[in-house]
Amino acid sequence: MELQKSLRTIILAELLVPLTLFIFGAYHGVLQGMYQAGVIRATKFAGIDYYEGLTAHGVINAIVLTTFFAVAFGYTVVSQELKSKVSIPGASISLVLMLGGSVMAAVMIFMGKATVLYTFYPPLMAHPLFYLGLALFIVGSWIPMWTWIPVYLRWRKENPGRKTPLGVVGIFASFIVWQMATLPVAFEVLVQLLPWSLGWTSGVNVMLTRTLFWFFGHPLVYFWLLPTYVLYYTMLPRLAGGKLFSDFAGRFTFMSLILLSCPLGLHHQFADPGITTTNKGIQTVLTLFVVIPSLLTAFTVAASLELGARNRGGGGLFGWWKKLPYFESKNWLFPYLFCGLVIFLFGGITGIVNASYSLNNVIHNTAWIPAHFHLTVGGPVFLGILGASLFIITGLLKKPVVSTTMAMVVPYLWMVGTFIFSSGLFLNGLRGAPRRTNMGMTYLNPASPSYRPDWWLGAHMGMIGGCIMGLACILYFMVLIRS
Ligand code: HAS
Repeated sequence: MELQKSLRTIILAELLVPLTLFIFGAYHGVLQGMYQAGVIRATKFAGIDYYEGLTAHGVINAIVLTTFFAVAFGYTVVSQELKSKVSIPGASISLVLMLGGSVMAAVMIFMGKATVLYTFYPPLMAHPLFYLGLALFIVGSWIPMWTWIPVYLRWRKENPGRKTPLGVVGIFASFIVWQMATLPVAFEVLVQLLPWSLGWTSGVNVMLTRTLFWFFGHPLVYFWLLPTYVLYYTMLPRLAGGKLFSDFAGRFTFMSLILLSCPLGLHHQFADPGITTTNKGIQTVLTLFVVIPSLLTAFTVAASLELGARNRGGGGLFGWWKKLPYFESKNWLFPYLFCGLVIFLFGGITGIVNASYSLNNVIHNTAWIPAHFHLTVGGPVFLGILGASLFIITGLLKKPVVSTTMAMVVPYLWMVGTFIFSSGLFLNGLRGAPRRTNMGMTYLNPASPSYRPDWWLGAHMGMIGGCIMGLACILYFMVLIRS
């Protein structure tokens, strides 16, 4: 990988720092499973309270890791594909702001002064430094796209008539979505939550803050997803031994996600008062529209896999599936992307259930929701981050990946873990088990009057799946550190 020397250092920091923080994020994930199953029956473990751990798990995994990865991946794609130099001062300022912001927020969480979960809904209030940290982090993540624009315009001038590389279209789409999504949450944090936590205002409009958060919260999921879609459209077909079935489908998917990904947040607020039924109905329809680019992706990626498999000698109506490089250790990146796709089939279908206004009443705020998002952000997105980070880090350091077999086992183990975990949580969600609840203290404690023996199976499946996911992470770090 040929990149500017200082950019290489910046990208390495953007990948390695959040991956290091992620060790805490993953640890608290495994602990969550144990609290849920009643294996831990206490309000805290090893000095960290249940809700502190849950906040660390959500903020580190869903916000810090994903955003740092998107920035690092964006820099890699833009400078590689356009073969151009990017602004190093811009990249450095962005890194400093994002690092400073994450450290500030993480310190507040681990000091127990920001136990507000990753959605930071009022009336839960955090220390002002937590909100300031978030604001710095967001502002830092805005800088890269604005510095890529002149690079792209220069490339455009020097390459008249050439199509913009597909990966670059995907990266710009991702950051346009991010820019749109983060404006309302920046307003929420800077104008409402920060003055309130400093004691300058006596209260906030709770419904407005929730609506501003979800205006951000839904496009956010496509910001998480788009870098992985870039991998699916640009790398996966080659790893499968073929080529992309339709370049147009890729461009259409990226562009339509900009148009369709917001405003959609009200589908997270179907149960909230203060929003009319008509608006909720309209957002159901709009949410179902945003499924279209993903269905198009499912078709295009499957067709690209088929092209690859047929090139490798596969034949028949379904026989070609056998020829894909599922277990070729030199092609260790393939399973990261492939397992992500398989997981996403289930994450996507359950998203369609969530989006239906009437069905949502059954599963809202139950264990069903974390089951859904561990098959989306915890499936394709997370495996894309792990695979691409290992690929980029070893590429920049010019080191081979050692233990390619172990590297290849990670996504399969993760997939098995997420399926067991999510099946348990779906089951419990349908039986009414709440999310974000320390169940070991109550529902999973036989000594408690609220004991629910019918939730035992689902909660234990969740814990076993979580432990398998934890094991996959340990193997991944063994490969990464040794490489
Ligand atoms: Fe979601 C809640 C609806 C996609 C993440 N979602 C969440 C939350 C998160 C999240 C984190 O409408 C919880 C937030 C919280 O803390 O409260 N979601 C959807 C819909 C989609 C969707 C309609 N979600 C995502 C993605 C996420 C994500 C992507 C992260 C990256 N979600 C909702 C709703 C809620 C919600 C409601 C609120 C619920 C509530 O009550 O709180 C769609 O975009 C999904 C479309 C996707 C597909 C799948 C396409 C399949 C593909 C794979 C093809 C496979 C191949 C391989 C080719 C239709 C591309 C085949 C191989 C074989 C061997 C078979």
